[in-house]
Amino acid sequence: MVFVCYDGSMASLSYRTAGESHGKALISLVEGMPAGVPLDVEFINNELRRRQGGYGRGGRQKIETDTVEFLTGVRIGRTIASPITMLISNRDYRLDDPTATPPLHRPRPGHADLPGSIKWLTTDCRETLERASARETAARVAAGALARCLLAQFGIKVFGFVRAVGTVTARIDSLDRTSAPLTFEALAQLEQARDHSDVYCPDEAASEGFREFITQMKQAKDTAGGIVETCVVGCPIGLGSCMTWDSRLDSRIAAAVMAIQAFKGVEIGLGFDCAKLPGSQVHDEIAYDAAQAGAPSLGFTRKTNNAGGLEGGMTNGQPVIVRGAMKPISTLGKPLASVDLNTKQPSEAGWERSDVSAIAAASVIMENVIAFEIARSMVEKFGGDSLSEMKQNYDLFLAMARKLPLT
Ligand code: EPS
Repeated sequence: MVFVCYDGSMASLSYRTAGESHGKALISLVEGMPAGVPLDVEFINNELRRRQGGYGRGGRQKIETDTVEFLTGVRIGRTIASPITMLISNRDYRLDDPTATPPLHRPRPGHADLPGSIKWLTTDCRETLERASARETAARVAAGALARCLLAQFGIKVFGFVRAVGTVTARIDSLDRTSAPLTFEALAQLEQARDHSDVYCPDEAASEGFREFITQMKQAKDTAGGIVETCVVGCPIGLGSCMTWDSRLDSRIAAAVMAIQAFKGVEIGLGFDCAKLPGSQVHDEIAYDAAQAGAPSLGFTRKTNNAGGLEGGMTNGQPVIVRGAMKPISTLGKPLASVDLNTKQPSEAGWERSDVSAIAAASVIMENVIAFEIARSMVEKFGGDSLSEMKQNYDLFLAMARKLPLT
């Protein structure tokens, strides 16, 4: 079942963002959301609050209190199928004050400064960095958290956390023992433990190590990166498609993750480690348990989940597991070598107030951009102008799939 729009394209959910780091506001525009989805504004604002937090953040987050204001697309707490606009105000608005946002001529290695300045034919890096800044991710989180209001209607749960910081890696039994299925209960416990950690990690010992690593980097006027992980539980089998390259859900997830500022790598399930093992140790053998036939996985079970819930670009009923690698922040307290764009003379890179690590924030961003892609694939598969229609399509599909072979 694929729903097609009047112009022949697939009925789809999409979003755009606008706004500069020190401009008036950030905007998130979401199109294609069915009518009648109840919005949990408290949940959306809580995701924005989580994105602002985490050990290692700099001074900016003491200034901002991100919340969404719905400008369009909502009536009395529910979507009405029209485009939805969310506004997040910037308290630190100073873009139009030249003394408060002086030009920056010394590009920071790793930032968008150099390629952006050359691309837009200027020697003032500020014009690029204002949009390249990860401040924009607040608008992406708003879009993803909104999409999760739709996912919640289908019992789909998304969970993100920090897996590693620098050289320290967390061990998380319920996720690492791929032989045990990841249940909603296990996920709730992980969420509780994560929310007690200021580095957003359910492993207490690793959290301690993460904090130590970030503190060391701060003392050395350096910065820290890390690895973040997202799990999605409750997806029906068959989201995404193997029929065209751009409808493969794994490719869409990878693109969404790589589009997060400072991300340099993404892997699904076993990821890069797949390449080292024989097929017999990689592929997840298939079994059937009639007692679980009522679940979205339809009773098909696996003892392992090396595929990370995706086979042939489609969900296979197992949890979707994605990891993303974030490089260390490129604004360093002890600046790296650079070149002054006006004089072409060697010069230290510019320094601006920044974070030592934004890895905790990155886990919130990744969880929400992935949620958006899952919601998009749900809208494509089950379509409908309203939530009620979409739910009927979903129920009908599962009922038909349970009856296979159809006569
Ligand atoms: C960023 C630089 C810092 C970060 C910012 C990303 O901002 P400022 O220059 O205002 O201190 O705090 O991230 C955010 C503002 C945010 O909300 O995540 C950069 O250069 O990318």
